[in-house]
This record gives sequence, C-alpha cells and structure tokens, in this order.
Amino acid sequence: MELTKEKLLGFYETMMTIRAFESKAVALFAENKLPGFVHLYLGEEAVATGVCANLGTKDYITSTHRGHGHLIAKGGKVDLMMAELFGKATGYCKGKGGSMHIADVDLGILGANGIVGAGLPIAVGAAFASKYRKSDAVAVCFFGDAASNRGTFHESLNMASIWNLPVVFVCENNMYGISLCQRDHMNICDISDRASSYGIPGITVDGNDVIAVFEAASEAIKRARRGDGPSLIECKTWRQRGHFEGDPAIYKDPAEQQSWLEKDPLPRLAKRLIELKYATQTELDQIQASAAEQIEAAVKYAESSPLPALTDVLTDVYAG
Ligand SMILES: Cc1ncc(C[n+]2csc(CCOP(=O)(O)OP(=O)(O)O)c2C)c(N)n1
Ligand SMILES: [Mg+2]
Repeated sequence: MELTKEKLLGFYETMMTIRAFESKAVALFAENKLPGFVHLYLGEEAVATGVCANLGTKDYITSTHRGHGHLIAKGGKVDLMMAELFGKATGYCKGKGGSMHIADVDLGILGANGIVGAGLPIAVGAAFASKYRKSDAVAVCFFGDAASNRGTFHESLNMASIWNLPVVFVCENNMYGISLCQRDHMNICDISDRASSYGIPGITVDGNDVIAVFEAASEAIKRARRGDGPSLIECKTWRQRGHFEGDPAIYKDPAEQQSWLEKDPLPRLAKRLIELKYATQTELDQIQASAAEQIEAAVKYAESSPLPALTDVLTDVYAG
C-alpha cells in the first residue's frame, strides 16, 4: 500500500487523538475526577496506529489494561470511552466497567482486559472462528513484554501455528512490566525470537516509527488474510508515564527516560510530514487543536451524563 499524503496525515490525526485523550486523562486523574485506575499509552501511539491502519471493521483486535490507544485506532468512540472512565451511565459499559473493560463488538474490538495475557487466547478464538466461517477477517492481539512470559502467550502461539490461523501477535515491548525492566524478567533481548519456537515468522521493529510499524503489520496481516498463518511482531517502544497514573516510576533511569522522550513518535512523524512537504507546521497545529477539541467535547459529554441508577446495580452483571 502506498504511503500517500492522506495516509500519513491520517496516522498523525489518529496519534494526536490518542495523545489528546491520554493527556486529558492525566489531568482528570490528578483532579480526582476518574474513579478507577488508568494505565496510559503516552509514547506508544505509533504501535496501535500503524497496526490498525491495516484493519477494517470486520477484523478483530484484543486489547490490554493499557487499551485506550488500541480502541481509538480501531475506531472506538472517544465520548463513550471518556464517559466510561468517568463511570457514567452513557459509557461503553454503562459506567460499570471502567478503562479496562471497554469493548465494541460491532467495531471488532473484543475488549480491553485487566488480566495480563488474556487477550492472546481470545484472539486465537476469533481467528479460529474466522477460518471456520471461511471469512477473510484477521485477528490482531496487542500485549506487553511481560505478557509474553505468560503461559497464555506460549499456548496461543503454538495453537495458532498448528492450526495456521489468521492472527497477528503484536508485542508492545515498552521495556517494563510494572517496575521490572525487561532484562530482569527475561534472558533475551528480542521477544520476536520466541516466534521461532512455534515455527512462525517473528520480526522486531522500531515501535516509535509509525511507518515501520505500518509496513511490518501490513505484511503480517496480508499473510494472515491470504491463509498463510500467524506471525509475531515486536514493537520496541517506551511508556512515558508510570505503570498507572499515580505511579511515580522512581525505578526508571532518568537518562533513559530522557533519551526515549527524544524518540517520541509524534514529533518524529511531524518532522517527516514537513520534510515531505505533506503539511506545514500550521496545518499540524490545526490537527492538534482539533484533536484537543474533540476530547474536550468528550469530557463535556461525560461530565454532563448521569451516574448509573442505583436500581441498575445488578443489571448487565453476570451471575455464575
Ligand atoms: C494474570 C495477571 N498477573 C498479574 C497482573 C498484575 N499486572 C498488571 S499489569 C502487569 C504488567 C504488565 O506488563 P506488560 O505486559 O509488559 O504490559 P505494560 O503494562 O507494560 O503495557 C501486571 C503484572 C495481572 N493484571 N494479571
Ligand atoms: Mg511492558
């Protein structure tokens, strides 16, 4: 697929929308306006954007506890997301799920998930269903570096491989699982090496370069769609905030944090767009302003929405 001006500007808009949503969440959380936990995606915007730009509505994604970026990139509605973060009745889960339970099945978003590594077998199930129904839908699973140590990762890659399923495993290697850096939780550098154990392709890309992510995902998704099976893409990136809002992240080396802030995916794409003469700084500023406006409108919607009624406490809640 050619990387046209429209496509690259579209990447910038999506990344800016994620950034505006997450930056607003930082402020709202600090003001004590969000009742639940939030795990933010600031710094990792290029991954969800580059991958989801290859997907249509019929394709599936599974997300994580750090899921806002995946949802936005797959077309999730920011007003319903924001209302859910506020715990309001107009939110995606009617205010009862919060950030980690947002799903939109009509958009192929099979859900954020508070259980680390839980999205992997769900994506394998969606890919199995797609193959069984002879649909050409592809499932993409986002997960973290630490999640790749879980049994669900190994079982899912093995099963996807033996059944040749249309699934792409996207590891967001932000170098940390909570406070534990990658070198302390595994003895390998590249998580993509794990693919070879299951006989599937594995590739590592710069996860802060949206074009590199887009191109790697494009190849893996095309391969899955034409029936050639699963692959693993490792995107090396960096979480700019703490593990959750409120975590001061004192375990991070300030020099390393600084060096990654210099590799921030948004200014990188902005520089590229200007070099290619696809946009002027003023046009990029306009994209930023309109993303901020969209998020302000979402906050207004959330703030003016009612809390769930007390009488609804037990509705939409599964009983075992
Ligand atoms: C099964 C399970 N074990 C432990 C936890 C606690 N926990 C929440 S997030 C997290 C670390 C996840 O790290 P990673 O997969 O790298 O994702 P990141 O937070 O870096 O995006 C852990 C251990 C959990 N939620 N679920
Ligand atoms: Mg991580």
